[in-house]
Amino acid sequence: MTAGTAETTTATAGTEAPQAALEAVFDAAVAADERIEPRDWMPDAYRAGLIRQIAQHAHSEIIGMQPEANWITRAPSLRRKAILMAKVQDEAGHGLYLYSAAETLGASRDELLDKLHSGRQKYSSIFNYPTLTWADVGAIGWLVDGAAITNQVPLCRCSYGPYARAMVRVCKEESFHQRQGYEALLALSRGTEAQHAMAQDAVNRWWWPSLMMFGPPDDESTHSAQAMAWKIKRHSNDELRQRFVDIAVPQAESLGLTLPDPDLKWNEERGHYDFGPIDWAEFWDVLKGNGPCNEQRLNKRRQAHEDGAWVRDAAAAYAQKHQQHTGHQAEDHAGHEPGHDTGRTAGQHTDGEARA
Ligand code: FAQ
Repeated sequence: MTAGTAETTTATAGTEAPQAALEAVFDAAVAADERIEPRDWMPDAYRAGLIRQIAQHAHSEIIGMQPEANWITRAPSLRRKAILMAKVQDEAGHGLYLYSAAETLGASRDELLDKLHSGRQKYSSIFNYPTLTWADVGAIGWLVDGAAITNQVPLCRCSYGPYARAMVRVCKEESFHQRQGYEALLALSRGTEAQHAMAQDAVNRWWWPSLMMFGPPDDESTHSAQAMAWKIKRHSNDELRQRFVDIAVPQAESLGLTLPDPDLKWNEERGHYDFGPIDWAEFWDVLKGNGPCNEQRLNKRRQAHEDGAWVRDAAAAYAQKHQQHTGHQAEDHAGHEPGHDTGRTAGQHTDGEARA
């Protein structure tokens, strides 16, 4: 969107445009499926809602590194270890894209991390469950990444440009993650009896929490109606959950594994699989901090943040030095006619910086 930028509107009107006019431009852009960009005017609640969702999403990506990282040192082969390390690193990258997207809305990364660490912002319920066996790595890839893709593909069409564009890259990588999980589970399912049992046990434990990832049922979802009106979300929680079930059932059959739901049945009339009731009491309890691993996950995250303080300090010191250096350079240029010898060559500058 360009017509509604605060800049252009102000330039045309000479004074700040009235709220109603700005809102009308914003609403028209959303209605026309145009993207809202960082410098466009947007309602405060749209900005706040996006920051909430993007921050929660970013936090999920970085906390989500923990359950699988638990198996890096114990992966069953070098090949599996290399794949798992790459996947866990990808999740860190997703966190970075998302924190950057939140920064375009005026939320600093420090502030968001502080909210995560103090429990004022959430991360996905799914990462509060333990990874008890190697098969859990396969189950996470297949089910958790599978659920994440189902939820995130529509977010590639989110009305907020930076979030939508981050999702395009994230989904490509999640798609690789999902396949590696499926392939790891398939190897176990076709392996020895014990390996098959291990794969089945992991699927039994991860199935229901994966369905909870999509959020509460539509009639209990506080944000859905507004988020859908603003085209942040394109589908409701229940719609996406159903889509995921419909995709997962035939995949489970191909894997030679069962899903732990006796009510799972194809419904000819609806053209979808029916499934049994979800234990929403468990979901809300996990959100309150009472899941099996909530405390462990947050403690580890806080510790990682503290341990990384020296990296942030070093990066900040380097940035400051660099800024001073470029500042001097700018002064030098300002004080001399172009083409005049400043007494310092470009080579000296580079050399000085390399040594700094
Ligand atoms: N966990 O009104 P709604 C991944 C909260 S990424 C915790 O329906 P909304 C990649 C919600 O915040 C996984 N809290 O909320 C990976 C709200 O509370 P609040 C993360 C939840 O936002 C794979 C309240 O309940 N993906 O897995 C959850 O409209 C493998 C009411 O809910 C995203 O974040 C939950 N599951 O819909 C990484 C995708 N569900 O904030 C490593 C983007 C709901 O008012 C390894 N987010 N709540 O205090 C979304 O699409 C949406 O935010 C939903 C929730 C669909 C998650």
